[in-house]
Amino acid sequence: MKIVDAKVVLTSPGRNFVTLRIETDEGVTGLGDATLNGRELAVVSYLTDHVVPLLLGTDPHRIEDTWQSLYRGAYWRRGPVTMAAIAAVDVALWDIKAKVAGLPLYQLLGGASRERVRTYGHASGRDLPELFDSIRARLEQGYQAIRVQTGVPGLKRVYGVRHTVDTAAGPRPVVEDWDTAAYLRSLPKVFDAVRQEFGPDLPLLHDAHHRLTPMQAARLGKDLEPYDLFWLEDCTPAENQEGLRLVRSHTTTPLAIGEVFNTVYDYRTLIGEQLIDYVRSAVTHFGGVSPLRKLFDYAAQYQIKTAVHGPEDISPVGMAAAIHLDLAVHNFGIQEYAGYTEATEAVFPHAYTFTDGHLHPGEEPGLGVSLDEERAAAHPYEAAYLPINRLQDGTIHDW
Ligand code: CS2
Ligand code: MG
Repeated sequence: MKIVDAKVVLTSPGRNFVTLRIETDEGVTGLGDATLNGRELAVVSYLTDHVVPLLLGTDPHRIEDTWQSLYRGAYWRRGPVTMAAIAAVDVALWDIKAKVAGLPLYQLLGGASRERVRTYGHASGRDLPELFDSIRARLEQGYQAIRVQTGVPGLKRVYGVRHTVDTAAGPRPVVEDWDTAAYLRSLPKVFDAVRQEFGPDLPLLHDAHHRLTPMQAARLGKDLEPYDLFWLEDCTPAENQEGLRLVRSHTTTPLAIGEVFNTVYDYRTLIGEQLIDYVRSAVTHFGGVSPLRKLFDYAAQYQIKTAVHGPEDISPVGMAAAIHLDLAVHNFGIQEYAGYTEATEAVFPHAYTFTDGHLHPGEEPGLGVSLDEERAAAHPYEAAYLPINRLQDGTIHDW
């Protein structure tokens, strides 16, 4: 079997997605997600101009050799653009291999280790009434674990909470506001109110989104202990992996980190010293199914569980690959599932299902996702940026 064509499809059914479609001489095709939110065109070029020419004529079954050739052959290793491009190739080749085998991908990953995949959904509110309505809405949708994000008193626009966007200035990063002291004062009160309203048992998660120093993260983890969180996510920028030693020494609140990481080297201290409880990398940003399975097996040696990143900017192709992995690996933790717009669902018909807060990849051979290229073409790319974050004095901060 040979690869005879590979095409990058850029579409924007409500938000931008980058999809790689690989075609073989036997008519079997595979899909991979290469979406890098806010920097999509960089990956489109990396694939189109540098990777696709190298794929033509190669054997699609040689997944590991192709992965190693793209990683080592680039010379300039790692990084979000490179690893998103390699991920799309890797996932498309697994899609092809599973289709040829006539099996859903999870069967090539060791088969099912569970009946279905537990998820968590996003709830948010500028204030408590809005937050409570959002939690109730997620519970009505069937979610059995909820991420809670709220406004901060005195701040106008905060991560994870809906706010109006001025589009008059064209595609520019929205400037959000931040005040760590106000956030640290208010968040424990929010979780106290949520526990009062929804009881002690509902699994609650929170994403600090890289904004705290290790000592501030330690204080927040400690202050949240009475509310028994499922996890506190991205409590401090974790390029400085050793910073988590300080956090870990002060709090028993479970920690989740890694959605911005793209190789196992980003995790070595965090995993080797058990400084975290969940690894957060997504198939799309970590180089594909091949390396992410290796990361999960490494984490399993340290009793660390998986929690694949699954916001709306991971496409249904990347989501499907995650769900196959989630069903198969032993140390599965939870799957983030923010859901998609109707337009996105129409562009990416899929076999996976979402029922009672749980996902299942389905039994279709391969990933079980297709790309409706006609519908995709109806949603042309729209330049868009992720927000940026500034302190009250205007200083740029982590978003
Ligand atoms: C967030 C993401 O879901 C999460 O945990 O960190 O929504 C993140 O903000 C986006 O993926 C950035 O593109
Ligand atoms: Mg996050």
